[in-house]
Parts: sequence; structure tokens; C-alpha cells
Amino acid sequence: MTEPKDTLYANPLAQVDSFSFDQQVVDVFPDMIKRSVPGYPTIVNMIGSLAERYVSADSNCYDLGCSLGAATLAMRHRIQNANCRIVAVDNSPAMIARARQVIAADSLDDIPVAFIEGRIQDVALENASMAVLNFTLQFIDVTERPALLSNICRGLNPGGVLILSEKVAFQDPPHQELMTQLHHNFKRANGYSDLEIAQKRASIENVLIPESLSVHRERLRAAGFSSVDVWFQCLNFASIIAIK
Ligand code: GEK
Repeated sequence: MTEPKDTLYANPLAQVDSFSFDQQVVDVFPDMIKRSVPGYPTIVNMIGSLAERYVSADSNCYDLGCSLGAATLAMRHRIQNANCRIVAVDNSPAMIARARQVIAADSLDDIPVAFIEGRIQDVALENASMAVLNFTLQFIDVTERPALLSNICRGLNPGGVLILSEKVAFQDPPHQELMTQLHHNFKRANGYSDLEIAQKRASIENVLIPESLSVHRERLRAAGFSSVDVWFQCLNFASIIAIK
């Protein structure tokens, strides 16, 4: 089945509202994220590969900010050990409703998925061998990020892993400008017009707050992770593996 195309910003808008994960976004989400985030399919695929390696028997996995459950499915299809469970969390009712349908339609059903419609800040992780924040932390208030990461680290078992993927910012203004331009080229090459790029940028500006990789590294270490490394980066999008 072809995915509905994202045309939300294709026509001039009298007023560009702040971006929100509503039904309109849910309807085009797979197309939107693939055409907007360089490396997204590779990262999701690798989350499956990391689940194969890190998810231990009798443990929980958390997909925090699960959207339509792409990372949940990637983990579910690759987990090797017995008696595991995935907890998928999102605070958008429209996302969770669609994610439930996606998982119900998944042919592989031997690993249970529990859905939580709520804030990831309020989830008490327990007995976790893997947690995923795939492009979600960037939407959390900066002041709430340290406590969230400490909470995740507390809920992971020793040797457990957090995969943190984010849009990142750069300290050097010319490099920031270069990455921004190359990202816009990526979007143009994927069929977005200059108008779509400009209107989406305006709508997401105060909603998605990127930080530098050094800020992420320091915060993860302060939260209790013993090993923190970037395993993927394409332009201003990166993914970090943090091991407890
Ligand atoms: C994927 N991980 O496809 N609590 C819970 N969910 C939240 C919160 C919060 N406080 N804030 C935002 N969200 C997915 C992609 S999208 C990334 C994640 C993007 C949710 C929000 O509703 C949305 O579904 C998700 O985080 C971010 O692998 O759209 O760039």
C-alpha cells in the first residue's frame, strides 16, 4: 500500500500554527519522517539489530515517543531472547490509536506490546534491557531532560542500553548554516518545495529544540550512563548509544 503523501505545508498558510502531533500529522507521518529525517530508515533498522544484541531474556523494552511504533516493530522482529515485553509510550492520542492498529496488524505476535498514552516523563521504567528515544527528547522541555534521562538510566538493568536519536545543533555558526542548507537540500531532493520547507520550519521552530552532541554526551554521563558514543550521524541528525 502506498503511504499518504505529506502535503500539510504545500499551500500558503495565512498563519503557521505551532506543530502538533494531531490526526493530520498521523495520517502522513511515515512519509513525512522518511522525507524529512536523513537516515531514519537506517536508524530504525539498526534499532532492530541492537535489540537482537542487547535485549535479554525476561526483560522489558521501552519505545518512548513511539509515534506509529516503527522502533517497536523493529525491536519486536529482532529480539532473540524469551519472555520479553515492549512498552510503547506516546502522549498523542491520535498516534497511540494508530500505533495500536499497526501492532495489531503485525503478523508476529509472540512479544506482547503494552501501550501507554501519556508523557514519557511520567513512566516508571523497570527491569529494562533496552530503551529507545528515537527523535523524541528534542520535543521535551530542556529543563525536564536531565530528570527524564536519570529516570531511564535508573530503570535499565546493568549493561542495558539507551538509543537516543536527535536532530542536533552545532556551536560553530558556519557549520550550523552548512548543515541546515544540506538538510534543506535533502528535503528538496525528496520533493518538498521551498514553501513547504519554510512553513514547516516556522511551525516547528519553538517546538523542536535541538542541542549539541557535547551537551547530550555530558547529560547522559551525568544521568549515570557509563559509555556514551555516537553510532550514526548524517548532517544534523545523529543517534547515540548509551550503555548503563
Ligand atoms: C519513530 N519514535 O518513528 N511524552 C510522550 N510522547 C511525546 C512527548 C511526551 N512528553 N512529546 C512528544 N511526544 C518515532 C518518532 S516523533 C519524531 C518520534 C518526529 C511524541 C509525539 O507525540 C510524537 O509521536 C513523537 O514523540 C516524536 O521512531 O516527529 O520528529
